[in-house]
Order: sequence, then C-alpha cells, then structure tokens
Amino acid sequence: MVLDQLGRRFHLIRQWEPGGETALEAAAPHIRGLASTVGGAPVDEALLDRLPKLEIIASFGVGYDHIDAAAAGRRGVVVTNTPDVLTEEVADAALGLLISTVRQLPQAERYLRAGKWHEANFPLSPSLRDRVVGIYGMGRIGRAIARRLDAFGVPVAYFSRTAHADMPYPYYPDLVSLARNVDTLIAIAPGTPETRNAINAEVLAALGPRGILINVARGSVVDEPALIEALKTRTILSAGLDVFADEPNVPAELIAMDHVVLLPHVGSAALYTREAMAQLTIDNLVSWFDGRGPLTPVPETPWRNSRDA
Ligand code: 8YV
Repeated sequence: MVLDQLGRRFHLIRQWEPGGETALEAAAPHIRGLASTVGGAPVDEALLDRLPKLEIIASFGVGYDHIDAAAAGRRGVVVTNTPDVLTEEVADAALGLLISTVRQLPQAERYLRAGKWHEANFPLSPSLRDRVVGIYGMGRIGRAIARRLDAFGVPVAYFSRTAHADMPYPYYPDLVSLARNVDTLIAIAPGTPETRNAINAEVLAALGPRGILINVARGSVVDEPALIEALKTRTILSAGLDVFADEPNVPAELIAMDHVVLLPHVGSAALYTREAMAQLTIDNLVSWFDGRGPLTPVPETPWRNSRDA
C-alpha cells in the first residue's frame, strides 16, 4: 500500500480524511512534500501560500493540470508526475473505448441482457474498417495509440503542437483541418489553457455526420455543451468519453443518450499500472528527500535536468 510505504518514511497528513483540513492547517508551516492527484484538491497559489516550506509536489498521474506548476516553479518548488508507467495501459483503454464505441459493444451487451436477442439480431454497427483516425496530441500516449492502430491496419493522421519528423502519419496544422480529413478523432492532448475547449462546434462540424469522438485526455479539451449539441443534432455520429468537464458529474443529457459510451475516467485504472504509478510517486519523494533530486520532474519545474527530460 502506498500510504503504508509513505507512512514508514514520512509523517503523513491525510487532507482528504475527516479532520484533515484542520491537521493540514496546523502542520502547514512545516510541510515539505505534497503527494497529489488529479481529482484531488487543486494545488494553486492559495495552497502554495499556505506551505512556505514546500519543496516538492509529487503528482500521481501523467497529467498535472490540477497543479499550478508554473507558480510552483517560480517558488522553486519541484513538481513530478508519473510518465511512461501508464502509457501502454491508457493506450489499451483508448483502443478498447474506440472499438466499443464504433462497434457499439456496450449497447450490444445491454441488448443481450434485456433479452432482445430472442426477438431479433442486434442491428449492424459502424466499422473501424472504413475509417481514418485522427489523433489530437502526439506525445507518449498518442504514439502508443498510433502504434496500435497501425497493427489494426487503420490509417492515422494527427495534429499536435509541433509536427514530428519521425512520424510517418500525415500532419495537419490545426484541429479543423485534421477533423475535415478524418472521421474518427481521438483526443490525448494535455489539459492546458491552450487546449481548453479546443474540440469545439467548428471541429465537430468538420468531423461530420459519420464522426466519432473518443476522449481519453481531459474533459477540458472538449467544449462539452457543444459536444452534447452535436450528438443531439447528429452533427456527429457518436462519442466514447473517459473524461468529463466536471468529474464525477457527468451531464444527464449524455447519460440519457444510448448512442454514446461513457466511462468513469478509467484510462490508467488497472491495478498493475496504478501500483507502478504509486511506486513512482513515492520514489520521487524518497529520491528528493534523500538528496538525489526528482526522478521525473515536469518541464515547468526549476530542477536543472528537467530541460533535458
Ligand atoms: C489519473 C490521469 O492520474 O495520469 C493521468 O493524467 O488522468 C489518470 O491516470 C488518475 O485518474 C488518478 O487520479
């Protein structure tokens, strides 16, 4: 267990437990390390102000949009995340969600359980065989998704901040032109101010009536009301969503739709991978407090090696 391991080495304040806020308040002037996760309390200027002795924030997860890493950097506070150890797991989940959505597997399962197979065969679904997949974000996970699609014989194109010379796939300079040239879009870009609502009404219209959107990135990357509208008006065909704008609050309109597949942010949520993520979070803290520096600092962090990472 992560907490046992941490507890053997450090004095722990569990902020999320009853009385945690009071304990944090009392210990705040002495706290030197913070373990944090997406979906937990945001680590913003206000929290940083309360922790004058803070040296390191070790985040459990690869995305760290809940942390103001630039503000931490300005104060000389190191931020670490958990890259690599979840790449293949999240790519597996992305492919699972893609196939589930295109082939309507959850709907087919509901159909069987409802006893409807006795009445008729499940209707024919769309296929991955006549599709071109656009990937939004070509970082580690984007590449792992692309590799899987290669193996599936599905053509790939992409848009990311920069074109990658080593990538054999067509690159489009913006999301609208990518969406116009594919019919299936997988979002795996980080949640940043730049990517906020990047998949908007215009992108969804460009994706078109055969369009399927898969989001395994962050809810913030998609303009959620625009997506709901596009699904209602059949501007696009369907969506497979693992992430939402205000988790765990999923809009009732999405829940009411039978032609979408919805998952409770499970991209990395397999025991094997979560253990590896937890270990890397702990290892970053231990390495830091042993004086060996952070193992996986984020680019905004003041640590000298981070620029080469
Ligand atoms: C979360 C994730 O870390 O790594 C990420 O960016 O979104 C997930 O793996 C996980 O949900 C823990 O909160």
